[in-house]
Amino acid sequence: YSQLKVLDSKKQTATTEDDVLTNKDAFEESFVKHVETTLARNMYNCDNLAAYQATSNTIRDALLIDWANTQQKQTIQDGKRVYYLSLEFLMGRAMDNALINLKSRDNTKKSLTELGFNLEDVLEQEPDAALGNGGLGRLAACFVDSLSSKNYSGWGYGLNYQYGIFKQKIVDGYQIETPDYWLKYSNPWEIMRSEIQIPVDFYGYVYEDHDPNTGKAKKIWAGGERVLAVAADFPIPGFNTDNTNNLRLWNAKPTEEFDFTKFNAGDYQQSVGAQQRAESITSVLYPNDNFESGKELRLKQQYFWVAASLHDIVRRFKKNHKNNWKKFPDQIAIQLNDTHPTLAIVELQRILVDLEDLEWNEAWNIVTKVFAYTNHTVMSEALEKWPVDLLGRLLPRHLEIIYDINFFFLKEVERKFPDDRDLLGKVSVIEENAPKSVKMAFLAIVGSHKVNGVAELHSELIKTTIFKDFVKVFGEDKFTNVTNGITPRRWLRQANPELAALIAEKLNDPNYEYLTNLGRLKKLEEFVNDDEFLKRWDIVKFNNKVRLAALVKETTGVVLDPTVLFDVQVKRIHEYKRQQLNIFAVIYRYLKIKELLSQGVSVDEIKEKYYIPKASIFGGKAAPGYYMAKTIIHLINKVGDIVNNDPEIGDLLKVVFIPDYNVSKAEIITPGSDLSNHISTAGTEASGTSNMKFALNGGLIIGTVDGANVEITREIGEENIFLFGNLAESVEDLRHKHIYEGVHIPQTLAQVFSAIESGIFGNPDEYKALIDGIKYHGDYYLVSDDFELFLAAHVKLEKVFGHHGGDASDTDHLHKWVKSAVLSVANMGFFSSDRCIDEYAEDIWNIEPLNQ
Ligand code: C3B
Repeated sequence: YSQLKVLDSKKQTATTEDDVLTNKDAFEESFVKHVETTLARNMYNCDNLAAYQATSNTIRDALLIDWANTQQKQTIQDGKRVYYLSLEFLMGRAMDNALINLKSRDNTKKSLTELGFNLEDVLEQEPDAALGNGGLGRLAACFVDSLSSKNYSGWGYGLNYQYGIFKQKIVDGYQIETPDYWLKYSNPWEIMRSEIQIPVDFYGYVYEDHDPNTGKAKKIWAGGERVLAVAADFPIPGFNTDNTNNLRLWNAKPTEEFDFTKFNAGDYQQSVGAQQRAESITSVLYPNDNFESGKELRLKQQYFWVAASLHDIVRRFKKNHKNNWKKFPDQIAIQLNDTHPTLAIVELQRILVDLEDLEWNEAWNIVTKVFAYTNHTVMSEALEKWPVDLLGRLLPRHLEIIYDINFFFLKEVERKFPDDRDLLGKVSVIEENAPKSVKMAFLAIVGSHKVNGVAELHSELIKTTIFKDFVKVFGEDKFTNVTNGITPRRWLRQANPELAALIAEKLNDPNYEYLTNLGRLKKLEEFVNDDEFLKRWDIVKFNNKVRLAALVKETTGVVLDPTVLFDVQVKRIHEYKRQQLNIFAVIYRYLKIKELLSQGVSVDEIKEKYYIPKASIFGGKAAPGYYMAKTIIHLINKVGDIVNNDPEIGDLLKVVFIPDYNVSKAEIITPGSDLSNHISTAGTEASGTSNMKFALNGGLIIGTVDGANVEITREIGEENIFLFGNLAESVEDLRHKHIYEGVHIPQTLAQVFSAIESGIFGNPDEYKALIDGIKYHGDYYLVSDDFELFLAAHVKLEKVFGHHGGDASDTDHLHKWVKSAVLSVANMGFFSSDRCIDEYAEDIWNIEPLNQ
């Protein structure tokens, strides 16, 4: 009841909505109002969940004012706006981020304490908004944060899935998927816009008619099934600015139209059932990362989202500019996040030609100025291809337009390269092989004015491999690079408050302005020889390791000693990301330790001369249908069972698999790592973004020369990163050699395979496919080639780490490892997503920040 007494003494003092952000009385008053009215509860039975909801609603009220003002400002200034179309937005939790960006964390914490709540516990109540799979979805989330924080006018458009990425449980070492029904309670961060309803049609047929006025022939698409897209808006606060953009996610709803033939035939049930199925379009996120399954419902999702978004964009344009279509590209830029929204190109062409009566060329000229396309992978299994049959059935008019786009494009190619007959086949948007299909990446290139990769190496690779013929057709300038970035608000300030505070102090920056000027981190270099500073830095790391150890204990039951090396690999499980390489090396280490122990070498001597104590920490989801990835998860868990329960081993080695890796767990895991693994086969990981998160949080990296590891190395210096492995340029030759000469398994790896085959980690049949893939089926991901190089990199890095992590009196550790960590952080400024967004704005979108 103490909170009631506190409230009694407060009078109605709130004057403006903003006060709830900075004034305790105003906050408390609003909090109570929301408990009593919005939640219809009372303060006597207000639990943490209710406190979370009341707090969110309070903060949201203030945010909505900024949001409305921003929209008004954007309308008045009438500048160009960018729309970021992404099928995934992996946002994580919203409340802490809003508190930080709105500078309201201290006030909220104090107020909640007075009311008898603990902010950290209240924050824990929020479910993750997990509307994404991995890197691509999280990148979109970082980008909307930067668009707001850098005062751009930029909206995100996506889908409001009822079920986000599944929750992962580990049972007997196996991954079990359970549904993530994240909207169990009402979501205070979502504003339902029931008044914004856009009809979207599917199926049907196309016929030709004549314009009654001009007599011109005209294509009409008579859709066969109609659903409604209803908007849900998520305000995106910027840091240290009032600029608040919008993320608009669509819900599919049935129309009120009714199938009267069925109804009259007395089949009311069926008629309602068909209507209800409309909602299935936005019910579930497809759980594949870097893989396309080609399902009809997925194509329906894509068109539904693209049609609704374009309708919305065109409507907004026409409000201000009527039919002045020439202005369209001056007002609007649309970024395609991967090929998932490529149909937007076709849809805009259809709107302009069929509905707005523009000439084909005039329309196409507008379309190609508006769109730009980001490629995120070169792996063939992830490149979308839609069978012509399916596309033509679902979207008959769109298929015709695609054929026309391709026809005019090929004619142009033929004109430019009259002697190169092969070229036409190579760049055609239509793949003629069975099943005949549309290559979405090719269509995206043809319909965009810029195509970018997401790290330098990747952007070079797309120009020389999968898109090389298009470089010939369009020239080099159409292809560019924008190296990925991450938002330092969430990935430093929110995830690692202690380190963020230490940095703010050293930078003399009490308002944390460095968070939007990340280059200022450079100043940290001045302190690398200051032992006091290095000690404080190391204590922060130690505290974060304690926090991570608590998460490990809570989720796996395994107790970790926070002074050992925390060696982390968390990301989606994929053969190309090579968690198998990591676990094989862990097994090798275990076997060697056992061998030394059996020879009578003492534990202390092992620590001193051979292997420093360490914990190998894994986490990540496997796509439900990805057998090999699930096998890797099983192996990691079984190795953990054996090693962690081996009484001889003690703290020398622990192996844990943290279940259900997600954004909020990443916020705990990332700051707690000493070392993280980014060890993909060279040329396969387009960029990686967790590499940036770990380095920004003072962890060192062991990695291959792949993706953004290349630029990270350039920025932080090669003495501060542990690189190993074959280079991208050798991969093709090695694969070729594997096939024609067989795979050479080094002795070390052979010992690991024998151990697995002996059954110490359970039934060896379960791992047969994994091992055979390497031994007998070409070792596509080059595990055999990189294994010993990986072991050697470990030997090197463990010397640098020394015997203690967290013992601040170990000056050797401070002067080598901790110093490297500081130098890394000092040079990570480049990897802010703010820098990325500035590059997109300047080179691709041609937009300027709003005047504030
Ligand atoms: C990922 C890539 O695998 C990462 O290397 C990259 O950092 C991110 O995108 C962001 O650019 N990616 C993904 O998560 N899903 C895909 N379908 C393709 C790429």
